[in-house]
Amino acid sequence: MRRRLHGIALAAGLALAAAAPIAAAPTPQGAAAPAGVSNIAPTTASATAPAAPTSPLLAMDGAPAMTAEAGIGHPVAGRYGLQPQVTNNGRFAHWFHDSILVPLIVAICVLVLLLLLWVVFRFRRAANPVPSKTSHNTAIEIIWTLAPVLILVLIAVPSIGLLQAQFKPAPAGAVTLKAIGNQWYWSYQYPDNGGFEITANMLKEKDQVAKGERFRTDADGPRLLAADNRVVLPVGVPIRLITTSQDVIHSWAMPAFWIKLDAVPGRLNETSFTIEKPGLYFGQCSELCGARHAFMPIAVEAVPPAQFAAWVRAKGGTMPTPGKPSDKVIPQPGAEGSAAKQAEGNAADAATGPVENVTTAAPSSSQGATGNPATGNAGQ
Ligand SMILES: [Cu+2]
Repeated sequence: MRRRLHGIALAAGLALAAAAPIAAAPTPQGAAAPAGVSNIAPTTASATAPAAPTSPLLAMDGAPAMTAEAGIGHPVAGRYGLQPQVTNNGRFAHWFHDSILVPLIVAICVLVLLLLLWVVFRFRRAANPVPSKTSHNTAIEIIWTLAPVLILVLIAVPSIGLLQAQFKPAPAGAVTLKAIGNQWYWSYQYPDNGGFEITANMLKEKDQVAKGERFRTDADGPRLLAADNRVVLPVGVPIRLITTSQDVIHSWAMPAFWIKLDAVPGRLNETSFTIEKPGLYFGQCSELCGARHAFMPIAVEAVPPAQFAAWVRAKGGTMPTPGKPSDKVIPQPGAEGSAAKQAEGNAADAATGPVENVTTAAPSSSQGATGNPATGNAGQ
């Protein structure tokens, strides 16, 4: 018996020892940057970008120029409830949760608790020695059947509306972001902007990287949430998010946007949203996708459209002209060719300002701070 226990302890020790290197192993796309890289210093990737960044915000490849606002776009220790929302659906869902669902749940729980206490004390043996033999009460039975039905119907109205809004196809003129899940990092393509690709790996802590490798600083974001490359998106412009995967099912989840969309191999999932506030937002893969599932964060930097256009050009991408190719290659069921949808898109363009047109197309680049070659067959 003692020997067996010893054997079990030994096996557990070996398992732990074997697991440790997995956590410390470099990712296939491990970022290589000079040690002690400053917050605005570009990494090797920016150095190879076709156009030198002209704005400090464009140095985000190497290290973040934008830092997270306290309490916005990331979890906070000790806080409960939903993160502050920066999309239309998010704000509605936040209100629905805080003002309708939670009060309703509390009221029902309190009511049931009070009824239970009343029954326990009022009808205990000492107070009620001869129990009633009543087995039916039509009025009460009708009430306790109808009341829950009515409550559910009332909740269903805003709930189904929200569900529908979450899957509304993006209007024409939206910026397309294609998020591709990989074990265990995200890669992103901008099909409307010349199709350039970026790869985002989690930034490790200082004591987890080899000398000379880039590590996370507080300016990058919280531990386990900071990524070496951020997804840059314009504020106030509709975003068409498309997710897919290279290997297993992942899920692109961004709490502040009210977005959680599975990334399934061989399949394109789609949703749309408009970010209302510039800022730095963090999310994570939310589908158990393997050993390093917890280490594939998402960092989105939302910037004004002009800054987005400058970033795209610095990446070697282009800003689309109306009727851009992706409108043709990505069919929008129920929306394509519809005059109403076209008008909606035009209205959105008018409201948010036109996307800039460039006449000279910069060569598309398969960049990556991580030196990751563009994956030609990504998400086919
Ligand atoms: Cu994943």
